[in-house]
Amino acid sequence: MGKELRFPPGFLWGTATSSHQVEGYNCNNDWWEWEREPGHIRDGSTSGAACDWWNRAEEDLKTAAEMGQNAHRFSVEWSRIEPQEGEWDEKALARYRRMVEFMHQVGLKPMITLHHFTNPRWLAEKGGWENREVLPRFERYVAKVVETLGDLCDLWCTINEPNVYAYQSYGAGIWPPQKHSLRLVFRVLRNMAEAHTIAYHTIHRLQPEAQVGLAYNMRIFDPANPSSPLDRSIAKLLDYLFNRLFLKAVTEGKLAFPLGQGEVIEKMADTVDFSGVNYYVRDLVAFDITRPGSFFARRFATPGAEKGPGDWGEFYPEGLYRLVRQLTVYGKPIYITENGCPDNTDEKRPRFLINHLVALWRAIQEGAPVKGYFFWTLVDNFEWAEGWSRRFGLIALDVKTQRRTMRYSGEIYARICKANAIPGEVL
Ligand code: IFM
Repeated sequence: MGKELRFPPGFLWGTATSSHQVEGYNCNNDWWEWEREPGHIRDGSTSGAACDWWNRAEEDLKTAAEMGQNAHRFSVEWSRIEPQEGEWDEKALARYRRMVEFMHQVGLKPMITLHHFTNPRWLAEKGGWENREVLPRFERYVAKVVETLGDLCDLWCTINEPNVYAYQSYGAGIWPPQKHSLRLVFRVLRNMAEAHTIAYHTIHRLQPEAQVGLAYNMRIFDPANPSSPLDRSIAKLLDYLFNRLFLKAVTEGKLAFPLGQGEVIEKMADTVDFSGVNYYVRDLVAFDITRPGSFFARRFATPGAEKGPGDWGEFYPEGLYRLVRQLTVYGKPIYITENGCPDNTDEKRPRFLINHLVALWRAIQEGAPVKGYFFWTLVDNFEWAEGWSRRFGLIALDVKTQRRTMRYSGEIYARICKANAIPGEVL
């Protein structure tokens, strides 16, 4: 048994969710019809009722609070509150208000994400994130949400994982609108950087004391052979494109190549009040001449290391320590806005959780200003193109009956949250 590892007073312990993955029947967005087309979702499933959060979020939020959590990160579904362009659904806005009020009642501090992968159908039909017209539309939507919920929330993520969204939807062509163009990936990313900037200033205009950031997905890319200059260069290139380029834009205010040609964008500099990182995996990277479409990179897990299913990547807790140390240079508070693993049987999740938290604790001991940790996720939810085939929850969900069952990892997380520490006996 080790010595307990304490976290700073006031540390936020939560879980993270997103609207489409939990609410159910989000039939006005660009995923709803698309999911039904054969071949799009790995197991042929659809989001359907999802976790039925539109009706029963409170039950799960109550459980989260009983587990000792004191925060919750969730997203507002644009297509619910603006189902037709310019028409607001006041009932949907009122439902979100009730949800957030309930979070306060049970002691969960809300962190709201404004865009988490899905788009209203009308927006997608007008070119979605490829079209610069998205900028005033996003601004109007953000203002509406902040006017409605701003008195109940002061922690905002403008966009979830712009890098993942742009790549999956416009590069790999796995998500709608299923395009395959690097040019479009960078156009979408650039529009997202500008949308983030506009949202940042809109939120601050309405709520000067707000803390605004992004939930940004970062992976560790290490050279497969550290003494190979080619492996090193390719790993560095992927790290630059995936982890740094976008953050450089919203911190320095400049669109570096290939996001732009180094042009300075008005008011884009310093538009993050906190660094939000979604961390899951590491890839070893080897130079591969046969893969020009993947930046000449072959990615794989360390042989023998624990990894997720398929191409998910290697579980690498030390990566969280390294990324947090890296983010410390920005001098802003840091939130782990997501961390978790696909594990349908919960064999790996308990150790995954503990090892990542130990790594995080070490970074905090060395002075990293980490203010909170949000595990992905509370209850198994609809995992995008993987459908229901990959489970990430601390609580298992029977999709047919909506029955919830606490997993062992959920029990461990509850002990950690309640103690504000990793108890010695789980180490
Ligand atoms: O389910 C997703 C989430 O929507 C964004 N971050 C990664 C999670 C697991 O793949």
